[in-house]
Amino acid sequence: MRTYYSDDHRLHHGRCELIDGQLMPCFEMPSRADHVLARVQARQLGEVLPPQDFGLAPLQRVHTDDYLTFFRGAWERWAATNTDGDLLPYTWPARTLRQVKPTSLHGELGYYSFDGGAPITAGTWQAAYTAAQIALSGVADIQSGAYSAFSLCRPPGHHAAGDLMGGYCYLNNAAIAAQAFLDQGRQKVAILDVDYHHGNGTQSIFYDRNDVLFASIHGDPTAEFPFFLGYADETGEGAGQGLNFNYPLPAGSDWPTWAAALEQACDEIDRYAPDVIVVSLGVDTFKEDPISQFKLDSPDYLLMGERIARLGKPTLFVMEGGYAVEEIGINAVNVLEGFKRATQETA
Ligand code: SP5
Ligand code: ZN
Repeated sequence: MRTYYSDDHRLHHGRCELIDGQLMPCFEMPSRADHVLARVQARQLGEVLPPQDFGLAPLQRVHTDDYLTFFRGAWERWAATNTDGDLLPYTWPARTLRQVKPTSLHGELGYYSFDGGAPITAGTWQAAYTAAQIALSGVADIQSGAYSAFSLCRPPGHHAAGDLMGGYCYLNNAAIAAQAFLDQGRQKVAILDVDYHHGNGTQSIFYDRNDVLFASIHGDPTAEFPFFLGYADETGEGAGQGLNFNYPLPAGSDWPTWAAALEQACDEIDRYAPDVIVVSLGVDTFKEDPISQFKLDSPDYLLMGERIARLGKPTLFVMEGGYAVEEIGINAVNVLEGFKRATQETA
C-alpha cells in the first residue's frame, strides 16, 4: 500500500484552543503526522510518495467558491492588521441571528465556521490545500489499479462542510476524494467514518445524494462534539434517504461494543454494493486519547483493518483525528496492516 505525504502539513500549526475553560496548546499538532509517517516507514508498509497537484477544480466540487476564496485570502487580511496571534472566530450566526454574510474579516470568519477550533495561521491554506491533493493522489493511485492507498492528510477534514470550517478541519479531504472517484467514472462510493467524532461535514455534503453512502461510528452527540449532528435518526433525505447511517456509542465503549457497530455499518455497505470505499481514519477512539472517551486498544486496530478488508472493495484510507501522539502511528498503521494482511489472505 502506498502512502501519500507532504511536509507541507507543518505550515499549519495553531497556537491554542479552548479546553475546559483554559487556552491549551492545540491537540491537532504537526508531530501527529510525523509519528504516523515514522510508523509507515518502520513497518515498511510501502512506498511514501509526494502528492500530485490536481489544482482547485476538485476542491470546488465539494466546497463553495466563496468559501474557498475567503479561506485562501483570510490570513493576508488578518496579517495586514495584526502581527501576533492566530485568526480565530468568536461570533457565530446561531438561533435568533440572521444568516447574513458581513464584510469584515471576523464577521465573515464567523459566517464560515461553526466553532472556535479551527485557527487560521500563515500556512493553514497551503497545508489544507496540500492535504486535499494528498487525498486526490490516493484516488489517482486507486484509479490506476492500486487496490488500496493511504492519504496521510493533515489537517484533517471530516468536520468541514461545503462552506464551513471547524473541529480542526478546513477542507473535507475524504469528501473531495469521494467526489473525485465519482467524477472519474465510479458510480457509488461508501464513506466509512471511524473517527471518534461524528463526521458532520461529510454527512452534510452527501446527505441528499444516492451516489455516496455515509456511515459513522462515534461518541454520542448528546454528550460529545460536534453535539449538533450525528444522531441515529439522521437517515438521509431526498435521493439520499436511507443512505446515511449514524452509530452513536456511549462514553467508555470498548472494542466489542465498537465492533458490533462496525458489523452493522459493514452490512449496510455490503447492501449498497459500492465500487470503492473511502475510510475517514481517525484513531481518537484509542483508550489514552486525551480528548475522547472510547476504550479501543492498539491491537483492536488490526481487527478493524481486517474487517474493513472483508468488504472486498478497493479502499482509500484518509487520515483524520487521533491525539495520543505517541501511539497515533501504531494505531493508524495497525488498521492498514490489518487490512493488508486480510486482503492478502483472501486474494
Ligand atoms: C478531526 C477531529 O478529531 N476533530 C475533533 C475536534 C474536537 N474539538 C472539541 C474538543 C473538546 C475536547 N474536550 C475535552 C475535554 C477533556 N477534559
Ligand atoms: Zn475526531
